Amino acid sequence: MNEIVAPALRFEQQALAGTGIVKTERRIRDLGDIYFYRDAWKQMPGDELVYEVESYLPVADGTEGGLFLGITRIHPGKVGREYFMTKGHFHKIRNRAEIYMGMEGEGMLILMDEHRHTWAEKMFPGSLHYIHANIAHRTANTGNTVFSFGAVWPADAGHDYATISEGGFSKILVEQQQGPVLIDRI
Ligand code: S6P
Ligand code: ZN
Repeated sequence: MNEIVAPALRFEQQALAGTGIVKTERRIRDLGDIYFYRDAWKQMPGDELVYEVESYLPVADGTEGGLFLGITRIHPGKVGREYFMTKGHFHKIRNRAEIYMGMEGEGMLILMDEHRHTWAEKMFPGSLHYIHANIAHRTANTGNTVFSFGAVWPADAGHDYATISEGGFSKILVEQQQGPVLIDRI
């Protein structure tokens, strides 16, 4: 019997290929509650693609001890002065950490603790990021090309989007002459 088998999945041109990949797309119309510049958002075509995620979920959602893997690709663009970005979330089980790995393009990992203190880390091909437990996380594309990164997170972490959808992050990442800057959201 041959005990050497093919892998379940592989990276193909920065995307995940193989069986059991779940794909999610987020378009402008899905993201009305996260961008600061609402008037600019209203004027954009609703079907413009902002980001897509391919996830490999080899165990059932909620499995203690299991791991999930995802590739997120954020397209270049801005809503007003704010860069295209993900919804952002806390994990539903707050004490679940996550690892991000920059793959292509340039971006920013925006982090916020439960006291609403917000900061950010630059992301680029090869950058590695440990997102501690109890930290909300969101990513933004700060370049002119597709920005992609890999993520690995516990299968029982879950996602709490409501807290961010209602209160946002305390700072927004905007383009200024010198590049991306985090400013207070007033
Ligand atoms: C999951 C992980 C990522 C995000 C993805 C999209 O825990 O953090 O795979 O799901 O980057 O972001 P969001 O905030 O729309 O889920
Ligand atoms: Zn997460």
